[in-house]
Amino acid sequence: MSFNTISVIGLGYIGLPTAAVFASRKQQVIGVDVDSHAVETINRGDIHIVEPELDIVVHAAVHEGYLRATTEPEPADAFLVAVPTPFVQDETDDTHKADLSYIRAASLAIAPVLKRGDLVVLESTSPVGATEEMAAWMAEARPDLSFPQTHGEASDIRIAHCPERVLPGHVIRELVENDRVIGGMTPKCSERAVELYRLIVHGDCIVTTARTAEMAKLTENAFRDVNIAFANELSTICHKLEISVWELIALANRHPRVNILQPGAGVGGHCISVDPWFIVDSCPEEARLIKTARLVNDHKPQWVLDRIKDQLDRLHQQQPERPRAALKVACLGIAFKPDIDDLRESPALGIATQVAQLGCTVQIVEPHIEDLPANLQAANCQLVTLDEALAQADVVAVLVRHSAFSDSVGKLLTHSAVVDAVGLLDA
Ligand code: SAJ
Repeated sequence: MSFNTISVIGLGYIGLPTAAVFASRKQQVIGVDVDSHAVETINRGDIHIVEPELDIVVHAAVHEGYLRATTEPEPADAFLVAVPTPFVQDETDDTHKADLSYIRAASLAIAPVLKRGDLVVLESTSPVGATEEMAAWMAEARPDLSFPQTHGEASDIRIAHCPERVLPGHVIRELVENDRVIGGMTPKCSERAVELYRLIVHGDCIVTTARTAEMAKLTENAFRDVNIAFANELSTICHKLEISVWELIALANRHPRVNILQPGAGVGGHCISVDPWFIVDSCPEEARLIKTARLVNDHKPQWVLDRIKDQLDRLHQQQPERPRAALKVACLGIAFKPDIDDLRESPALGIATQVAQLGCTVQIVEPHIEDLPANLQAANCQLVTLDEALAQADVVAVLVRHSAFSDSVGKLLTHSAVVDAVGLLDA
């Protein structure tokens, strides 16, 4: 059975590319978002987020009449929920709970337009049990329809979890090529969801339960977080032991069964630094390693800041007559990872902000943005070119390993005060 209309709820970094890719397969897609600015932008054929190739796909989909956006849900045969699931941090007991309020709001928004035979898929990365909660919210709002939690295979509405797994910067390609884990609340729910994803996915669609699919996504990101934490911990150990961590990792990785990731300025973005907390929150007694990895990675920006302070203190001792404000620190990169312009949850941005609070003059080199974010502008930071920074800065902090910096490694090697958080100089 085909789908006449597919609706995507939440037109952000995952929802909009997903909607556009379905539309590019000549499916009728209705995108829904509470943000009327985003809706208007999309309906003009433009995009409100940055992702390579997305502009072309959205422009074509809208102008060919396959994609339109609205703020109010409309009837459809399949609903894909791709809304944020941030965490709420309790500062007093250091717990991090998933905030499911966006999923709840989306469930209640689509409930009135649901009809018998519809499929609802939760794509948002969620703690184990969230798909069942979503089903319960919809069932409460629509007592006239039957749902899998009470009616199993006989239910009117099919519900599944199919976590998004695409890498920012490669979303359009990975949406099509990656395998998908599809966890239905019943086997028939999975079957219907596979029919939907088969319309766009060239990878395998692997069927499991909703709870296992939820945990699979969290596990992938926790695995990466733990492995990055190992690299970050090595970097601080090696600093103390006066060993190059970059050389060390390159040597260790020559072992056929060792593959250590790269240390950096910390772990940023909306995914890897968030999702492991959902496991920790569900199983605080058991998830000891996962929690420690989070703490190790969250501490890394402070450690990098301390290395910058060491350099400033050294300069101050050498030139006590120069006031702090006369000392220039250049921060190379403020994006959350290399070769993108995304500043969300960026450890490098956090470090630059804290350097500005030290009272020195801060220059930012970020080849992927036109303007500095408001907080750095307010702190009188300047957006400069790499050459300007290298000519003027007393301390250079390499915070993101953008490809654009590679050509200047020679100049950086001759600078007397470089804090290299990402191993640019050891390439
Ligand atoms: N990082 C390091 N060292 C490394 C690799 C990464 O410090 O060796 C840092 C990056 O600089 C960045 C952070 O980790 O600050 C995260 O970057 P990333 O490239 O590892 O991952 P994301 O957050 O862009 O995307 C991840 C992906 N998950 C996995 O690779 C397991 C992606 O497939 C998911 O879809 C995405 O999370 C998501 O939406 O959950």
